[in-house]
Amino acid sequence: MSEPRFLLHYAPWSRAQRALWLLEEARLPYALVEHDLQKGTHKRAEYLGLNPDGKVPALVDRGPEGGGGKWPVVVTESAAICLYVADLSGDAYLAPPVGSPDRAAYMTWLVYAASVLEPAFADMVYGRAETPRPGSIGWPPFAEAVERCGQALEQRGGEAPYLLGERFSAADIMVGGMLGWVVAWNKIEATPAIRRYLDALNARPAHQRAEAKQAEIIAARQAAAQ
Ligand SMILES: N[C@@H](CCC(=O)N[C@@H](CS)C(=O)NCC(=O)O)C(=O)O
Repeated sequence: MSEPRFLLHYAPWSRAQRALWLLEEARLPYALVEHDLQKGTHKRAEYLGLNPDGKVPALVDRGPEGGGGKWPVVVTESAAICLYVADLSGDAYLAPPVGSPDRAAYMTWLVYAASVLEPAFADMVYGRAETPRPGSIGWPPFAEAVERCGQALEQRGGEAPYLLGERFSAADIMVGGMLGWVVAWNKIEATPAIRRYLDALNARPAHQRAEAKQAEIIAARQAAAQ
């Protein structure tokens, strides 16, 4: 195949960084389509055809060699991209096999990042015009949600660094990616368990490659702007 199978619609300093990290972990062939959120390339008709929400990331899968038929396909939403790529990651083992016990924590944490941490964080930062009716909101306050993550890591006694224990998974990309930003932006203070977790994630070569790519793109933009 002359072109890589995956095309990631990406912008630096965005949620697309998790998808870049994911593809580096998965060791699958990919290319980046860079967007500039300031210039609004993600609102152009061509991109809205892929993701009508006009947000990054979006992942195009051209399909396996000789796929034809319904390929290419598009996956939007960071959590869906994680699930999709992890299932194809083979030896990189980003998803525990269907039917294995680790699958329970894997699915829980991956979805928790998108459906609890994300909206709870938005509530914390932007607040609400109205106080919600008790019990009507599907997530606890952000601090409590983070505490739950910290407790899960604490239960590992500091010995096993990841949410599933010794094994890293795509759930760590979703949860750890988010915790990494909020700690870096001083929105929460990292407990020792969360600090240990972030240190373990930051030490991963794939994470470092993704960060280096982001830095390269930012530097190229800054140079072009001068
Ligand atoms: N629910 C989406 C959110 C994606 C998202 O909010 N992306 C932001 C960047 S962090 C974006 O594209 N913002 C540009 C805009 O809305 O104009 C996901 O998790 O992938």
